[in-house]
Parts: sequence; structure tokens; C-alpha cells
Amino acid sequence: MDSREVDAGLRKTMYEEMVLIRKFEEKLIELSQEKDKLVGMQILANGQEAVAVGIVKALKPDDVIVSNHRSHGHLLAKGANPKYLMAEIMGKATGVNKGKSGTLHMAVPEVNALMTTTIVGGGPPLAVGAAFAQQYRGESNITVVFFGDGAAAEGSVHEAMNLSNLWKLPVLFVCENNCWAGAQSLSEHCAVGDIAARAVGYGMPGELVDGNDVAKVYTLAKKMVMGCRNGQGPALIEAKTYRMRGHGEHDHQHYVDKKELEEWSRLCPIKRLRNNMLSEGLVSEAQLQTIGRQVEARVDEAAKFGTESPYPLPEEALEDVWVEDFTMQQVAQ
Ligand SMILES: Cc1ncc(C[n+]2csc(CCOP(=O)(O)OP(=O)(O)O)c2C)c(N)n1
Ligand SMILES: [Mg+2]
Repeated sequence: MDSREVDAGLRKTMYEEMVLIRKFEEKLIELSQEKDKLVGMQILANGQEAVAVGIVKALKPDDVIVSNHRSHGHLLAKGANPKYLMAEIMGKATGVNKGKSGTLHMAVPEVNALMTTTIVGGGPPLAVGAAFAQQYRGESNITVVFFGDGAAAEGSVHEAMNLSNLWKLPVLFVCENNCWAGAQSLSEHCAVGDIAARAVGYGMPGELVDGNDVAKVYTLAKKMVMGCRNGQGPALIEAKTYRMRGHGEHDHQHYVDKKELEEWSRLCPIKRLRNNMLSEGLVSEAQLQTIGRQVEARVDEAAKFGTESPYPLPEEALEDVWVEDFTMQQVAQ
């Protein structure tokens, strides 16, 4: 497939969104290295931006996504406001979840980002539940769940795939195979070469795609989404990509071969789309620089907003975390 088959305007938008995700996370790296600016774990998707953007661009606003611990890119691609996302990551009261999630458990209901779960393999069963609700209500929306190569080995993921095809639920399973699960390489934890091949075992379509080529990800996603939307049931995409940083910012990747990092850095999805647009004359260097500056300004504004926002008050700690006046009688009704 030639990336020229994807509309030029759309490619430019996808470029801007990938740059936003990259710069947003680079700002988190910067802040996490300054004293008291950003506390806690930071799990970033540097190098994996094309998966988030390519998949989400094939969706409609009402479609639902379920994400995992590496969620910032998915949420930004789905349209989360960088200001409120940054504030949440900083644990501030103005964040998408009033500072009660921090980076790891964010939900952005306004853009149908139902939840992120850091329980590895926890997302797929929940996505099946969301897709069941969509089918039950007679909607044409679908649910997409992002999970990693490590998660692909969890029993919950296999149960979710089986049930979703049994009930022909509109779920798109997206395995972001970034070659690592923590400090374990793919060959140390995965018994098959291609995770996409497992789809056969559940009778659903499954395809492998170059996850660092946003046009290819988008094109495959569009095809798979159409099947899910048309009542054909679930599908699996394995997007082969690479985690360019450690598992989290605390992890300095001492176990990673530097040559492997260099090779994948040549395949950077942002560089690839950039070169491809330049070679086709779709954009000029000057236009790309303008995009970069505009995105940086948005990210700086988000960081300023987050930094200047207050922390939630201690007395608010128990608000929004439990249904008020919940009784077992309500369950019975
Ligand atoms: C059930 C469960 N087991 C273990 C962990 C610890 N853990 C967090 S992330 C991770 C690696 C997951 O790898 P993968 O699914 O490939 O996602 P990636 O981090 O590469 O995006 C592990 C083992 C966890 N959070 N939940
Ligand atoms: Mg992984």
C-alpha cells in the first residue's frame, strides 16, 4: 500500500497529532527531571504515536476506546484536551479526573475514552462489556481496546476474544507490539511469531501492520472498523512498533541493545511521515516548523496550566470515587 492513497490533508492532520503526542510526552520527561514538578511514574509511548493516531483516525467521535498504562497518545488522539490531561498527570484538581487518577487510570468520558487500566490484560474484558452495551442498545458504534504484546499472553485477553466473536460484538482489538513487556523481550514471553495469527483461533480476522507507518495503520483500521460496525463481529490488529524509552522514566533500558534502538529510531513514525510529505511536496520545511512551534505553544500552555493549578483538597478525597447512597437494594432493582 502506498501512503499516497491516504488523503493529503488527513496525512497533515495525522502528522500534527503525532507531533502533539511526542512533544506532550517530551514535556513530561522534562518536568519529571525537575524537582517537585511532576511526581510519580511516567509511562510514555515515544515511538508508538502512529498506532494511536492511525487507529483513532478511523473512528467516529461516538466510538469508545479503552486504553492501558501507556495511554497518553490514545487519549490525545481521541481528542482529550492537553491542558486537562497534563493537569491530571500532575495530580491537579483541574485534571480530567480532578487529580484523582494521575497518569495511570485516566478516563475522558467527553471523548468516549471510557477508561485506562494498568492491570495488564484488564482492558479487553471491559471493552467486551462496552461493546455488548453498544450492541444491546442497537447502536452502530464500536469499541477499540489497546493492549500490549505482554498483555496478549494473559488469559483474560483470550477469554475476551472468544466471547466477543461468539456474540459478534463490535470490538477492535489492537495489540501494540512494541517488542518489550517491561524488561522482557518478545522472544522471552511470546510463543508465536505474530500475535495477529492468534485471531484464527477465535474465528476473527487478524492482520499485522507496520505500526510505525501511520497511513498503513489507518488504512487497515478503516477496513477492520467497517467489519466491526457492520455486524461482522470483532477483529484483531497487531501493530508492530517499538518502545523507544524504558518501560517508565525510572527505567534506563540497560537491557536493550543500543543497535536495536538505533535501527528503530531510523523508523521513527514522525520522521517517516515528514519525509514522505516533503518528498511529495505536500508541505514545505517552513510549514513543518510552523506546525512544530504551534504544537510546542499548546504543550507549554498545558504545562503552565497544570503547574499553576491547585491540588485537590483532602476533604474532596472521597468524592467521585464511589456512588453516593449506594445500597444492595439498588442492585436488586
Ligand atoms: C496483571 C498485571 N501483571 C503485571 C503487571 C506489571 N506490569 C505493568 S506493565 C507490564 C508490562 C506490560 O507489557 P505490554 O503488555 O507489552 O505493554 P507495554 O508496557 O509494552 O506497553 C507489567 C508486567 C500489571 N500491571 N498487571
Ligand atoms: Mg509491550
